[in-house]
Amino acid sequence: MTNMRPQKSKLLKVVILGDGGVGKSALLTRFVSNRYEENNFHTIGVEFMNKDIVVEGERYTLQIWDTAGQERFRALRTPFYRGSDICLLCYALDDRDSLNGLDLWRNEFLNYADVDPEKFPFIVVGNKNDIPPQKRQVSYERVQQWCADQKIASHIETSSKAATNVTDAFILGLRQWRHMECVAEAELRQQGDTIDLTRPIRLVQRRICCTGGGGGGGQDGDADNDSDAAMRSPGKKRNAAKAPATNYRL
Ligand SMILES: Nc1nc2c(ncn2[C@@H]2O[C@H](COP(=O)(O)OP(=O)(O)OP(=O)(O)O)[C@@H](O)[C@H]2O)c(=O)[nH]1
Ligand SMILES: [Mg+2]
Repeated sequence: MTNMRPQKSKLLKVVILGDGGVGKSALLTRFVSNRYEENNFHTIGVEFMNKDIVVEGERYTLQIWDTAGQERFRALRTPFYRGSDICLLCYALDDRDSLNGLDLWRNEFLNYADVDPEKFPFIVVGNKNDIPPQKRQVSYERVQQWCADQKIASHIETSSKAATNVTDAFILGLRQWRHMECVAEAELRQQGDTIDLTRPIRLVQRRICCTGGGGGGGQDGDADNDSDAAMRSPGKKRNAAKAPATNYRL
């Protein structure tokens, strides 16, 4: 009998941010249902959808949170930033103000998600690249410069209408997340903070617990929980030494 256990899917939380009308909901609908609607209503608060995806043989479930871009919904969306693994910062190619707004979106996210900006996978997405050239207000070079200034390595132009690069934008996010995870793992290994299961276990006397190990959720397990959380979400703040450079182009 072959040992063919179904591979477990990894759940990642993705949040999509950007000004009202740049096409965040259209991007999500295209990615999840392969549909496009010309007359979308503004999103109120947040909505989420799940999408299963296989990248390089690994299974992922992306839990994608589509947020309201209008300023009046700020208080409704910000509580949902915490726990994010990937953030898509969106602007529209026919709206230069929406690119100028990315500073504010990035700062708002960093403020409420409480992640380390140097280690968090941000992807900059320029939507509506189906528009005619005369309507374009944002040059590729200008965005590249903004990304370089913010040390964001991933930028992609998409069209939800024409179904261009939409899946690629999410895959880019996943790849960036994986890269950050590798960096975080290497960093933990360097600190000798990981447990090597191939080595004999030395039992240390700890507070007695019915699960036997004492590390299954009691207060003693806090250090382990911290490193575990950091492994799951590499951008989350840790008391770690500075990581190697993560400015990485896919
Ligand atoms: N040409 C073009 N228009 C698009 C595209 N995606 C969205 N739109 C248009 O932009 C409008 C707004 O898109 P939405 O997806 O609702 O924008 P949003 O970012 O979710 O807006 P809020 O929910 O208010 O934050 C849509 O009704 C479409 O008319 C695209 O790829 N190309
Ligand atoms: Mg919307």
